[in-house]
Amino acid sequence: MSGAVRTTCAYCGVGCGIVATPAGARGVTIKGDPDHPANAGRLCSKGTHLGETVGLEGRLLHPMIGKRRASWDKALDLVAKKFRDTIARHGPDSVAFYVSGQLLTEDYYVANKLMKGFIGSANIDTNSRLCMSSAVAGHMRAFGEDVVPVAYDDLEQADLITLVGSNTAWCHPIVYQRIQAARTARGAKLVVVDPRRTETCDDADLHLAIRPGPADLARFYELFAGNSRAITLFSQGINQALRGTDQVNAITNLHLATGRIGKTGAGPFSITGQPNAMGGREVGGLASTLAAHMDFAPENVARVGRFWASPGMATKPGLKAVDLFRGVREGRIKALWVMATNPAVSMPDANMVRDALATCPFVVVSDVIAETDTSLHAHVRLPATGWGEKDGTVTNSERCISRQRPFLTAPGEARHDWWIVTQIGRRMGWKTAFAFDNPADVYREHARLSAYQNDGERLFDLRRHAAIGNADYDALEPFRWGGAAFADGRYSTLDRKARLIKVAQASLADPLRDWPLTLNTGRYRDQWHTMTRTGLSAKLARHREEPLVEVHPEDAVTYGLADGGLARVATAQGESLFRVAVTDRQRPGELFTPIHWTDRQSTGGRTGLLPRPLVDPHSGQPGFKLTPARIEKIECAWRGFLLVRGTDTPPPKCLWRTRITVPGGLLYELAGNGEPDRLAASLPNGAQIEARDKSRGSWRVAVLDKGRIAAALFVTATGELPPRDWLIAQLEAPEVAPTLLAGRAPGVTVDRGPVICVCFDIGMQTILSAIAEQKLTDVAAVGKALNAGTNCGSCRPAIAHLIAQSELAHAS
Ligand SMILES: Nc1nc2c(c(=O)[nH]1)N[C@H]1C(S)=C(S)[C@@H](COP(=O)(O)OP(=O)(O)OC[C@H]3O[C@@H](n4cnc5c(=O)[nH]c(N)nc54)[C@H](O)[C@@H]3O)O[C@H]1N2
Ligand SMILES: Nc1nc2c(c(=O)[nH]1)N[C@H]1C(S)=C(S)[C@@H](COP(=O)(O)OP(=O)(O)OC[C@H]3O[C@@H](n4cnc5c(=O)[nH]c(N)nc54)[C@H](O)[C@@H]3O)O[C@H]1N2
Ligand code: SF4
Ligand SMILES: [Mo]
Repeated sequence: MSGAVRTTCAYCGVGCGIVATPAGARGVTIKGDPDHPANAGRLCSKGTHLGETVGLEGRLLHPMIGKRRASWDKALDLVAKKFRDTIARHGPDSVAFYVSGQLLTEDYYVANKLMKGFIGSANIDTNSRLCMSSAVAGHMRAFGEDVVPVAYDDLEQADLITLVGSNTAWCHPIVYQRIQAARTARGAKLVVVDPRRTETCDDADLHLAIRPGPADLARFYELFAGNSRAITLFSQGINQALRGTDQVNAITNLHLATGRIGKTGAGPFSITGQPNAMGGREVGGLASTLAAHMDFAPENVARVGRFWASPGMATKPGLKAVDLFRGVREGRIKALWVMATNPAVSMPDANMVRDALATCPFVVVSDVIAETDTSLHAHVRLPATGWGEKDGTVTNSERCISRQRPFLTAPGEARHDWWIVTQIGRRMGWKTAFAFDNPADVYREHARLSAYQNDGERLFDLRRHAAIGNADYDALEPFRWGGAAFADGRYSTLDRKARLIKVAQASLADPLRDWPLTLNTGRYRDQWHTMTRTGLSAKLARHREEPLVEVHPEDAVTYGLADGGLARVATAQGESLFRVAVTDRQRPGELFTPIHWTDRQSTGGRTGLLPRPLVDPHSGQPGFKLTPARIEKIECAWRGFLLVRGTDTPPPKCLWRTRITVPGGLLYELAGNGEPDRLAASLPNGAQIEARDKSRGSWRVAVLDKGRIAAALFVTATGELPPRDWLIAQLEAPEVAPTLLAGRAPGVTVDRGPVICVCFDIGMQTILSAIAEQKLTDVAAVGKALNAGTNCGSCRPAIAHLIAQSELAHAS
């Protein structure tokens, strides 16, 4: 393929437009689309580096039955037969699909149609259950329909923007940049409510760390009362709670009661996580919804049944994610199909989920990657096309539908998800109902269903696309459905009035004796979920190389933890190791760990096994943000790192091992007890040069291959380790530097520190030195001096923080 293609970012719900220009074999140049309404040309660090993630490394290229390659015919026949047989013997509720907000709307539509309209069960749930089902339930209770009443443009018209439980600077960076632009342009005030002091808080007018002083709250109420153009933007700090739905409704209540909704620059704004979380809601991909914004009310079941000419509709909601995997564990669900999600990592109590997958009689996994923690348990693996190959639509947080268009050819035998589902539908006997030949066919039917017997009861209505031609579908420009929702004061309830919902106040439990701390979990700026894609990018890996447990300095003293040491975090569900980061950004008594690391990358850092499988009673969303926990120090006799060229060397075996991609190879960070000499077994063959310093327990080895470095191992018992940057660059150097085992370039001694700006590869020390030496006082000045922060802008909050730090240090 050649020529520039306009498409939509693979990652978050901001839904930024991208112009992708193919360059050579699977190469691509990525630029922001200046004409897309979400981003007007901007991209954050993840979007900017998408080009590094479209290679074929780790891809699943052929259908697999067990460990053997199979033809599509064989694999599809087997899946259809197993599902048919299981249903025949045990009924429709003995099978389930677990799908994802990362499917395109067309994929999602056919999966939902197959399960609810033809198999006749509603046992299809999605990772969106873990993501924003509390917002869905809250919207349905307050507005009578799951409609987000705010658009990004409103952020630019607001006078007060409150971010509750949202680390927008890291998780929705382009929305954050738009908020910052609005603050500069019209002086909007920014309030952030988060128990952690995240980079989102650094530049806010007010940061409320939840249990706030009475003074702070009063200031917030004053601000809210004084500004009629007020937006409250929220995400997982609100949704992922045992009272998540009530928390959502506390926010909708506040806006409804004060008339701050349905007007320019005002309203509650549930911002979605995944690229197509909203499309999934439109097709009814949750077990608790039906299709086209309808629920399981009998008249809706009958209507959708008529439209689909269904042989037997599901008549009641199906199992929600946590219950669904419990059903698998207890043997009630006997055949499971997982599409585009990695529940062995991302579900709460993930070890239970692994047990469930391991005992399930038949597991199918459709993924782009060959080996994930989930697909290890699959009986059949189906290779799906990925971003850049896929073709269809997604809906972003502000109800804007845009096209994802292909610019790469599908590798191997990979097929589109909608195609795979359609083939199974046909093989299960429903040839006409699944006679779709291209994504436009599916989109037209979806649009027709949204309009079917809809006299304005449902705002979600795509009737103008009910007969859209293939060419027009291909050329579809981004558009928002529903317009300025609720501007006329009419809602989607029977009496057209919105509802104030009585909400229960969550009581704060006393710390438990065995679990004196609470564990909060979430995201890093440059990683996406279980790292199957972002983990392939060497640049993105540099922002946070290892999974950290963040601990307040007081707790570090109490538990004897040292910054950079290892600790075990335990909950009633399980335990995992993390690298300790001592930081006053945490509150005392609270820990924070990232959700990204899996068995593929590390021996520890697995957060998913820690949270309880407890859910909000209305939405079924797990309370991921608060788990009773404890922490203890882990002693290590030595620590070190191993750099290897290529990806073929088997990973070293020791207590702590984390892996990141670097240009030309892999970098493992290591720590352990016992003799480090055992690591020699993990070195590739070749001539070795070695240096040992017994007194400091230091051991350094380089393995050479044809005059270049094949591997370098640095271990120390008591001393320091050299910075990694220069050594990493040596992997691709044409010859071996004489100072290699010293770990630095000839004549150079300073470390530039952790990478802050991934686009221009600029370290913290470099930025701090420039700030001090050139007396730089704002982010723009740092950009001028070093370029840092001038491309995607994701690191601007971090640079602002460094400037503030330097000023503080200077003042004291
Ligand atoms: N870089 C990156 N961006 C992403 C993703 C990613 O994996 N990486 N994933 C995408 C997805 S699917 C999602 S859902 C979004 C999530 O986006 P966010 O919701 O912004 O991300 P989280 O880090 O999960 O949690 C947000 C914040 O909630 C806070 N919090 C925890 N408990 C409470 C509480 O009781 N009250 C309040 N007020 N706050 C609390 C946490 O401290 C955390 O800083 O991000 C999307 N964007
Ligand atoms: N403790 C804790 N746990 C959490 C959260 C938290 O904050 N704390 N957040 C939760 C939230 S909000 C979310 S959204 C989930 C995310 O959790 P997951 O959905 O499990 O995470 P991903 O890594 O995005 O998994 C997507 C999978 O689909 C594959 N894939 C990518 N594109 C395609 C495609 O087009 N087709 C197919 N078939 N496969 C594809 C990828 O390779 C990957 O294996 O995690 C949840 N878990
Ligand atoms: S904010 Fe970043 S990750 Fe999200 S859609 Fe835009 S470029 Fe992609
Ligand atoms: Mo999410």
